[in-house]
Amino acid sequence: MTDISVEVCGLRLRNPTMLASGVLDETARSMLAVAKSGAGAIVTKSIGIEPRSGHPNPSVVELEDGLLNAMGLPNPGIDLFSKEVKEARKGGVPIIGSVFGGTEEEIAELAGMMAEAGADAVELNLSCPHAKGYGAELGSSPERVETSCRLAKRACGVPVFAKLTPNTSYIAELAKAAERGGADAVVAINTLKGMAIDPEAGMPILGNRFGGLSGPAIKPVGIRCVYEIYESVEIPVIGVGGVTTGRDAVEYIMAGAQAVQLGTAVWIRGEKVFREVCREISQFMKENGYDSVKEMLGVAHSGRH
Ligand code: RRO
Repeated sequence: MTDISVEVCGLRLRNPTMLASGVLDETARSMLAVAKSGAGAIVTKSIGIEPRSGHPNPSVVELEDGLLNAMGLPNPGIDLFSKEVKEARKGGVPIIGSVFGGTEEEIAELAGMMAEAGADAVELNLSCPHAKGYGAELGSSPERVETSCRLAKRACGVPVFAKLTPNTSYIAELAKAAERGGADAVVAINTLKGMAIDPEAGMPILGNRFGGLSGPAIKPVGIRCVYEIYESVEIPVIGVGGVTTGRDAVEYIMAGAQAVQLGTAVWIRGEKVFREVCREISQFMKENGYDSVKEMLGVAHSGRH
C-alpha cells in the first residue's frame, strides 16, 4: 500500500484519519478497539471538570443523510476520565484529549489536566452548537477563542487544537483568533445547528429541541470552511464534517486539511471504515499519480480561480 502517513504538529500518524470527538471515545476499551481498527489518532469525548449526564432523551435523530444529536456533553468528568486516557494510550496511536468549559480559565485548566493524564495533544471544543453556557456561545467570540488558546497553551506542554464552530459567518476570523492565541492547529467543523419536528406529534423530536447535524449532508460546508481557513492562517487545519469515503478525505486534503476526522462515518460504515477509507485514499493516489498525502495538500487553491 502507498505510504499515507502524515505528521501534524509533531504528531506522527500512520494515516490521516482520526476518530472525531463524540463517537466510541468515552472509555479506554472503545478507544483501544478503534485504534486496532486502523485510525491514525483518536480524539476523546469532550470532557469537563464535573460529571454530566447530558440532555434529556431523545438525544439523537437518524436522518436520511446524517444524524442530528443533542447529547448535551455527557461525560464522567476529568478525574475519572484521566484513567481512561492513560489506558487508551496503550493502543499505540496519539490520543487527543477534547475538553470543554464555561470560561477561558476552566478550558485552560482542563487542557492542563488532560496533558497531565497523558494526552498527546488537546482539542479545545469551542463549538458545541447546543449546550447553554458552553461551546459555541464562547467560541463565537474571536476574543474568547484567542484567550482560551493563549491560556490553554500556558497550561500545557502539548499541541493545542481549537475546534471551531461553523454556525457563524466568520469561521476564518475565529481561526485567525486561535492562531493569535498560539493554537498549534484548528479543527473545522463541529456540527451545524439544526432541528427536527415530528409532524404527528406536532413537536420537536429532540429532548433539547435543537441539536447538531453531522454526516454526509454537511460535507460541502466543512470543505468550504477548511478552504477559507487555509487561505487565512499558517497553522495546520484538520478537517471534519461528513467524511465517509476516501474521496471525501481527499477533498478535505485538497481544500487544505492535513488530516481528517470521522465520526458519523463510523455509524454508517462501522469501525472498519478507517481501514477502508485508508485503502480508498491509497487507491486514489495510485490512480492519480500522488506519492504522498502532502503532495495533495491544498492543491485546490492553485487550480481554478
Ligand atoms: O455532546 C454533544 O451534544 C455534542 C458536542 Br460536546 C459537540 O461538540 N457537538 C455535538 O454535535 N454534540
